[in-house]
Amino acid sequence: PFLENVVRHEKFRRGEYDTSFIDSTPELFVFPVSKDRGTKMLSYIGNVTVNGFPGIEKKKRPVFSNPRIPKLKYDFPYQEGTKQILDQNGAEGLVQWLKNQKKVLLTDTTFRDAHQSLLATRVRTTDILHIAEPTAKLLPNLFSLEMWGGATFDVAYRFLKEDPWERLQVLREKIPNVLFQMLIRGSNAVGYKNYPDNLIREFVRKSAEEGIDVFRVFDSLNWVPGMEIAIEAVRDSGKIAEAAICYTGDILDETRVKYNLNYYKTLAKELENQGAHILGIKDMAGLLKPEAAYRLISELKETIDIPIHLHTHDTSGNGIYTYARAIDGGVDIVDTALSTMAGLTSQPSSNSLYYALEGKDRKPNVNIEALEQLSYYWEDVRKYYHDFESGMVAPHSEVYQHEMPGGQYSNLQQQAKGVGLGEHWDEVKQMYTRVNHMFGDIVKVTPSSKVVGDMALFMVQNNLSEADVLTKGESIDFPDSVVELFQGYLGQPHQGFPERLQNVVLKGKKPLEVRPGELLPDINFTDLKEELEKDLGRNISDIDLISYALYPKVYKEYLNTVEQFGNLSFLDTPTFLYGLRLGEEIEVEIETGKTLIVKLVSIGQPQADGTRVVYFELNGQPREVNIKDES
Ligand code: 3PY
Ligand code: ZN
Repeated sequence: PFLENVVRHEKFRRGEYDTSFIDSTPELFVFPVSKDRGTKMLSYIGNVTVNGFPGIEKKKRPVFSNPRIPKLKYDFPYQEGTKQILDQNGAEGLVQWLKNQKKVLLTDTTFRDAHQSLLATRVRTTDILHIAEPTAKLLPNLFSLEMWGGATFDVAYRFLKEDPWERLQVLREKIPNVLFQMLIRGSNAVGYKNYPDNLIREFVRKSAEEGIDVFRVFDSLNWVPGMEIAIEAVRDSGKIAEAAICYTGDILDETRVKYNLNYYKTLAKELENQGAHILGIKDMAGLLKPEAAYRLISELKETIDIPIHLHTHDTSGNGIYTYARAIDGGVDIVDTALSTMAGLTSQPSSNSLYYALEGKDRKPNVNIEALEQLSYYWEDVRKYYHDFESGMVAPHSEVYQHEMPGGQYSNLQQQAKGVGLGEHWDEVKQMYTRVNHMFGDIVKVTPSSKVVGDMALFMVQNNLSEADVLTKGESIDFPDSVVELFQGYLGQPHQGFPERLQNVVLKGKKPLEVRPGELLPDINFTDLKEELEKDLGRNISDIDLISYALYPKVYKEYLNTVEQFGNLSFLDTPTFLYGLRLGEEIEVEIETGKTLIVKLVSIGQPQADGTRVVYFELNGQPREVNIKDES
């Protein structure tokens, strides 16, 4: 409870503290390492040492070297960047500034999409925080850092047992000069279903207040009504609304007419009219071929008047070429990741793009030495998360067939392993292609991509063919997500749902004809807060309330974990994921200047009740905890 007082203090949460915080609120800082707090942490370490971490094969903790911090000097003041342009000139001023730029600008996605796509979103706040200041100081000319949203929000609570809002707050403090960008799934926010309109508005308002500047808003079926509320909320908060079109199909393939150039031009115009400051092209699977990128961007440049920001995934290996052609076509900003977190299902490498554009006058203005040195850090950190890698080691041109988003590849693979289909991964991928065609060739991106994935897993698991689904559908209990998609709870796909399959799935249920948000009652935040505070027996902040409204079950489980183990975000990642080796000693900095020394002494034999006694030393004193052996 002692440390929680500090961490939960309004000033601390807002990052409005310096060393005088200790002087002005001394009562918060009287925390001898309570037996309680020490024991909680030892319970966590004991537990992960004995039972392992979910998703990691149980093994002795590997030996890791310390991540390399850049040798370039960064002990100078922060250079002003895009954040100051927005803060001083507003969203319109920033757009004007963008239009005046000759060189292509970069958004670095290392803190979000890169690890979502390569490491199942598992990178923890502490690993980002340690490189935050060098990144801000060495790369002050970035357009933005994509560091929040998408899957990072719920994965933080669900698997990392940490608070995503805290990630935003602590990073904002270390990075005051570059725009922070997040990915928001329109009316699905950072979740997988439609939320009430006032929850979307509140979520955007609070995210803006806590430090997000650029909101990339998309709808998983490219359905503009699903983006309206979010775009409006971003504009109301004075931040930048980047409305994104999800790219699917192939505009170069004349036999695939559903998503042709005209489709994209019409959509771009609609989003501009809807109030977008920037148009995003979100090529979530990496299907945009180089010449398609040139045609798409040059045509869109003729169609709309707002800057264009392109996002792709390098799954096929063609990402750099795609960007080079998009840059020829006049794209304003592209998304890249530091080289050691780039390529494959992630974004193309910033470092490679820099060299690819040698001799071109639109080559980005970045410090290549900084890119290289920051990449060393991520090369080392990435090793911690080795078990979450997808196993893809080479360019994968098959993506042009299955069209699976980069951010989904490693996650669906984990999901397949979870239901015992790890050995059938090739089948799952093929089924994913077939399900897309059954569904009428839809846009596949979270959450619509998750529905296609759920259906593919379901069909492989139950040995069902497309014909089985259509002929025996009456007796098939389809996954909830599939039923909801066909009911219209994720919105409407371009040209509607295939009618026969819709009838089979819905079994007489009536599909929606309006925007789901129009039917969902607004949340009464006052009542919800009262209910939760009563339940927890303590006050909760407005941002915690939003998390609860988005994910009631996940959020409460997270609170239970914190109750059981304390705040785990201070623990280094090797210990968090692997525990300790016998005799190993670590330092845990639970707060600036407050360090605990933890040593694992021995692990007892299993007892009759299935527990083991794990013996530690905490700051030199013997301590033991009882751990249930789950094996
Ligand atoms: C997400 O919604 O999390 C995505 O990254 C989609 O590409
Ligand atoms: Zn992406």
